Amino acid sequence: MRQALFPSNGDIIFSLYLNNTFNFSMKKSNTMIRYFLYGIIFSIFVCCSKTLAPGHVGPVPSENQMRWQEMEYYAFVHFSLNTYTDQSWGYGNEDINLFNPQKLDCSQWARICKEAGMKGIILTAKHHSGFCLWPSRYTEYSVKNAPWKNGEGDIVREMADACKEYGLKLGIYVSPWDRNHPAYGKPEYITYFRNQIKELLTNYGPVFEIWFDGANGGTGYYGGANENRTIDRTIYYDWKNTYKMIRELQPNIVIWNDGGDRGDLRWVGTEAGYVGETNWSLLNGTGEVEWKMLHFGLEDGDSWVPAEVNTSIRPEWFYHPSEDTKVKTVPQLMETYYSSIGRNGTLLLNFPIMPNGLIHEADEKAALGLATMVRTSFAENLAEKKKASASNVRDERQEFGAANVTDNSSDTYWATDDNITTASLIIDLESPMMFNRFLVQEYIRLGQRVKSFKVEAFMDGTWRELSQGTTIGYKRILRFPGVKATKVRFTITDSKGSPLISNIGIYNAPAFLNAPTIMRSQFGEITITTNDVGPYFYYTLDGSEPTPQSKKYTAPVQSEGKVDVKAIAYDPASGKSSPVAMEKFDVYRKDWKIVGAEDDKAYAILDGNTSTAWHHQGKDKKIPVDLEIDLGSELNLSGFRYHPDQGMWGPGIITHYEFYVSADNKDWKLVDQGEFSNIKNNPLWQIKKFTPLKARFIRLRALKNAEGNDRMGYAEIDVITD
Ligand code: FUL
Repeated sequence: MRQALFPSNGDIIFSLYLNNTFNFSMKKSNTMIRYFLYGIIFSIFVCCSKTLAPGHVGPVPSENQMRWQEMEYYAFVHFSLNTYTDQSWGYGNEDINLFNPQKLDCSQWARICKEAGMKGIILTAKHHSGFCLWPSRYTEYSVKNAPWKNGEGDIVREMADACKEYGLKLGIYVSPWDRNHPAYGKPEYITYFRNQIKELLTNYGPVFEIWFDGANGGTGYYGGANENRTIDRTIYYDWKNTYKMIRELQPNIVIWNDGGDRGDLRWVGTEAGYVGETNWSLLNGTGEVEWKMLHFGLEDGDSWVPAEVNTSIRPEWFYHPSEDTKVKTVPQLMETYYSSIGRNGTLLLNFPIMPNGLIHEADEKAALGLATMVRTSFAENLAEKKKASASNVRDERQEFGAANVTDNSSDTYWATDDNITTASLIIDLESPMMFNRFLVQEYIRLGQRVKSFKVEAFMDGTWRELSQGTTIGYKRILRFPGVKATKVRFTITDSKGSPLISNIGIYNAPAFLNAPTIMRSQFGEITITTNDVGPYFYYTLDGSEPTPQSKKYTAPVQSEGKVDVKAIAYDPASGKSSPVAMEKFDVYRKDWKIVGAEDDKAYAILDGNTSTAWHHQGKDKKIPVDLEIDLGSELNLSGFRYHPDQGMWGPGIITHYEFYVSADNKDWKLVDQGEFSNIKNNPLWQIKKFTPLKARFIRLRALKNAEGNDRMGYAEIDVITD
């Protein structure tokens, strides 16, 4: 962990000044006069030069962190053996013979990333299953023993070559947790782990980022031991020495680590694609990091540890065919853009690779759609080269003047005098202009400073507030309803030190409609809603594409049994439609009874709304905890779905389960068991399939939750029928 703390230029000059001026009294009188004159000259020099550059405030980014921050947007690709088993986390015993992508083409991945405006790709060289996408010398569990290219293939090599071809940077994800390796949990594994890192950082050219996942330890195959192995992630990996090796091998790398040491970058505490609106690029170098700190950073943190927002273009990280209709829409991705890059973070967007070795066309379309939307939203900076005037300019020197924020250069900045922590700057748009976005950047090389600010527009002879924000950092984008104005005033209302602003942008981004939300209650009532103001909805119930000629939604629609609902929002004034929202509902749940439910609160788990949840404890407060439901009639069951509490790291998230069914509520049959992988960080629908059979009663037995207690939480429970 580097704490890039160094004295400011001002400090150095001032101490030289003291040495020179106070020593002169010791000299003889003639030399005293000479020195006195020197002193005056030096004082004049100091007075002028003290303003040359402001000093830093707090920690500052290293060159590597700076280079990384300027990349802004880059890709993740998740591909492994579990792509072939429809799993989120491989257990470590998956059959190597399954790995045989027929059309693997890293150039396709790189082309899409390039066209999407990304600057690099981080590849899952080894995920938790331990399977290696490169022919590692240190394990047999790699591509070298897979049928793909008769064991002659190397995906890391192909990825590195494709990155080079498309001018992208290469990043490596290598999971510390290895569910295949026999020595995982023992000291020998660390040597193995380091050897693998060495291979990856030596043989494939420059690597811009290395990613150490936070999931560490638990059940696994472990060379056949099939057991639970826990480690203390803060000490087991001896990160200090591992980092030393990494930095020697790749001096320009940045280290992402959620596994016990802070590294150069931080996780933001969620995989849903957003960081706090207040986002300090600071943390403390040592000590506990609570969720709050990950999400918002720490105003007075002693180290520069900026935020990287990682999320997938689909709900899950690996490819699951059931998610082909769940690819995020352009408006959803745009929201992610504003909530990551627009909030002083970088965006790491994941593509799950299909079993054939390609990115799905729906994912490509969504990523390119986002790129187009970003390009059109920020096509014309109305502030560029416009006249700007500030309430205070550092020593009134032009080189720190307000014009630096509109000069399209990230090397120049507007600076105020050192004692200033509130200041404002007006940009004259010259004629009335329409706009709805405000972008601002601090000159972070000298530290992150601004604590709060507001934006106003001069309209009809008065200043009206458009929006306000807290931190700025590398980049902050504010959104507000479109206005027409001649002048924009940006006011810093509080700052840790004198503010340094390198860039301001004013844009008029095109409006778009979000896909609506479709829900169905326990009693079959379908509702369609949106947060957008005013659009109409059109829908179909048979899976066909909705258009403004389809049925218009005016009130909740009653449905029975299985339905395939699709809906759009439509704005007649602009003629614009939203992307299509899709939901498939299985059997009707109106006769379902939650066994032992004391009141109606329990029925929150059947209300079709994933933001309402119910929690309960087992009999005698003991684990396991059973949830039993009478389905009201016998059904042909082939699976179940569980949605955990959506609250951030919500309580009672079940991680390990057994699922039983019964025809008569007496004889129960175990039909499925296992883990809900990665459910804490990514609390989504968990879909489990089993061999179809008839039953009327179901029991979800919770063996363990994420907190290790006996209180289980459920947002929704559903079954899958044939
Ligand atoms: C998580 C992992 O457990 C997921 O499988 C995925 O790799 C994601 C990026 O990080 O913590």
